[in-house]
Amino acid sequence: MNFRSLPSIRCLLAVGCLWATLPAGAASFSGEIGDGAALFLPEGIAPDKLPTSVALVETPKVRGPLPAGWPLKPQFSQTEGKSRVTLAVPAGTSLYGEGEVTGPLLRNGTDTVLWNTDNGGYTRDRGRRLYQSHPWIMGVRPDGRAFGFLADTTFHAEIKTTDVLIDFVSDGPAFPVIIVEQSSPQEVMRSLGKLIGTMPLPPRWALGYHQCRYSYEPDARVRQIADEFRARRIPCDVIWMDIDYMDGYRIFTFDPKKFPEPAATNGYLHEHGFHSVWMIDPGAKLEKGYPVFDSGTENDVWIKAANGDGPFVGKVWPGECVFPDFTRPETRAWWAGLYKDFIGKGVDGVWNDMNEPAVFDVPDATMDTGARHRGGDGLPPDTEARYHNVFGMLEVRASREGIQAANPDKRPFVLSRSGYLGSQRYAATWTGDDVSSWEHLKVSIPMSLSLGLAGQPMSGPDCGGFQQSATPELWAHWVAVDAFFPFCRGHSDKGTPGKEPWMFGEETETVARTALERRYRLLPYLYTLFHESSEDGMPVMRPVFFADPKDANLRREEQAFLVGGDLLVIPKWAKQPQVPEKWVHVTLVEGEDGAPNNEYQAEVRLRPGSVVPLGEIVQNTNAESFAPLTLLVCPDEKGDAQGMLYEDEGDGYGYRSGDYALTTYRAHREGDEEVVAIERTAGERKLAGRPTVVRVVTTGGTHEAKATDGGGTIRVKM
Ligand code: NBV
Repeated sequence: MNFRSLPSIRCLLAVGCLWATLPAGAASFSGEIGDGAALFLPEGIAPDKLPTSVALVETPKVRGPLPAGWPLKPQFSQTEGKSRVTLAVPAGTSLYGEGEVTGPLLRNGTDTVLWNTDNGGYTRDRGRRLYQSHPWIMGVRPDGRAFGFLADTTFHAEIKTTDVLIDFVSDGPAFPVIIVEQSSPQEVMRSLGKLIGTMPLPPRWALGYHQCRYSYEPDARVRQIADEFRARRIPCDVIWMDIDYMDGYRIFTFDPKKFPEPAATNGYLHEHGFHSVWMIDPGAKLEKGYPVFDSGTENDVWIKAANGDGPFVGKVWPGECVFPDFTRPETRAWWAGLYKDFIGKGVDGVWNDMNEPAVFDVPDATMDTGARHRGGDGLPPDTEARYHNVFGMLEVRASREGIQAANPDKRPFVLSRSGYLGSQRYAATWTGDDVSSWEHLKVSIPMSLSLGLAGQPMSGPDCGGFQQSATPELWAHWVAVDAFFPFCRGHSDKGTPGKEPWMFGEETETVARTALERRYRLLPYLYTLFHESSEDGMPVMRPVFFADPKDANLRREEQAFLVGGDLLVIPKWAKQPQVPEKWVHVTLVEGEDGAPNNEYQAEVRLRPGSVVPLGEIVQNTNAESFAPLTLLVCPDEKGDAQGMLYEDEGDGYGYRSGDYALTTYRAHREGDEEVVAIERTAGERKLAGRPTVVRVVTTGGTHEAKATDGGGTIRVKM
């Protein structure tokens, strides 16, 4: 549609100040806000009176006029009560981002609805509207320069894209737009990180393998699962407790018969090197005498019904429920306080599910849009229409604060199903109720990539698929790829056959063990990437085109993916993957190329010029993993290579006062030797000289040298 052809007469309707149609117009204000970003405001919003943003970490400060020649300027208009922003996209641009969407990775020609929805068993067609909303798009021009488009509204919206236009239509009032202009997609991600914040460094255990099921019950079954992992020597760090541990689905309670001693259950898990994550839903059972309901009522925390003074009531697992109004700082403090006793029972992490919020037996599967939130801290009182998409994000904000207060010396771990742009500041996420199908395995890759490109570095699917049953082949292929995702958790639905790694026969179990051993060897590299992401917002899992944003052939690749900047993962089933040339095949674990692994394991290649640190295979992240430290060195044409290793306590906050080590390794060629040395270190953590193996990986073969004290120079004869 050509917006310029719309009638140019403003036509004020009788209802409120609804404009029927307005011509698309330039911003009434534009200005530069730093880090390559510019702010554009529609009529009615003044730069010194910006609405409080949920997505942004701080209110943008205008530093000066829009730089001369600024290329991309959004057009604003109002149409039939909707606020529209369009952005003409330069020819040949590839669009990405949009957060949690079903494929494709390349977003040109897509139509996405931003209205958080419990959409279990989604398909590519039905997946236009999922659990999360990210009003953000990244564009990459043919020459590799890139831009970002951020629409700062929480209201229901629809984003339609073509090759030449981004068309963003919101059901709410007019809103600010931020455009980022940078030299590369990586730089756009760094700018986004400054705008919406980054994910704080997660505890190291959260990078291990997680095992979940709806539900492991009673507590003896939990212990059995844990024992099975150790007996079978399949690496695993976390066991998850789904809703059936609760007493009648009442949040913050434990079933007195099935889980009479949660502290003892957690103690058992801890003794065996596991951590535990327990589910908490947002709806509290409406029931006098239930402490959460009573104290919430006393503190007046509930979202109000559209009409009258009573709370909004909706059915979820426990029956009729009321929901905390997380827009209010007082409610968040109340919610945070509920975690004290809960965490005191040895709970390590919290899983906030159903927080779109999902409501049963109502037309849109959620709260009605008239339900009233009271706001605070700059958020205005308004209805669910404004706050629906940020309900989950505000919930996990409060959860995180509560867990942190209950256990100040540990890093909180929260997993959230719903989310909004900026949610990574509080929680990791997963891609909801997928299905044990090839389609879902394949789409999980662009889904997590798109989440990463929208600022959420920690995501992954339910490995093997949540709904229905998986064949041994599908589960083996799935775990082979999932082992390289930022968040790696197996899960399965009630009523489906169990999907633990040993449930599919010996062959699949071997494949799973090897795949997870590959992950555990890579943990030092993964942890270094999470550290980088916490500093600057770079995704952990990255699209292949990040390897060379100028290469048009890489722009559509969504089977293969990168882990960080140096490691390429090509699933066994990938058909004609478009990947950068000259990256070098590497083996991570002995036997990964023998039967039955050779049928399933993803191929891993290294970027020429990289140094990638590996640990030893361990059964969980508590175990020492640097005996020895292995450095994979993949020299470029000149023989040079460089890479980093970040280390700290793995939990807690010592690293903030210097207790960390960030080591930069550099390698170069001297005659027939590859010489590897520490170029720089940062941080005060003292690293005892440790045995180090340097493995130089080239297309011509692998050469190795060992040193008992890796602090010095290591020479590898080539
Ligand atoms: O709590 C049960 C499930 C959970 O296992 C799943 O991961 C969530 O996405 N939950 C949804 C509620 C009901 C699912 C049918």
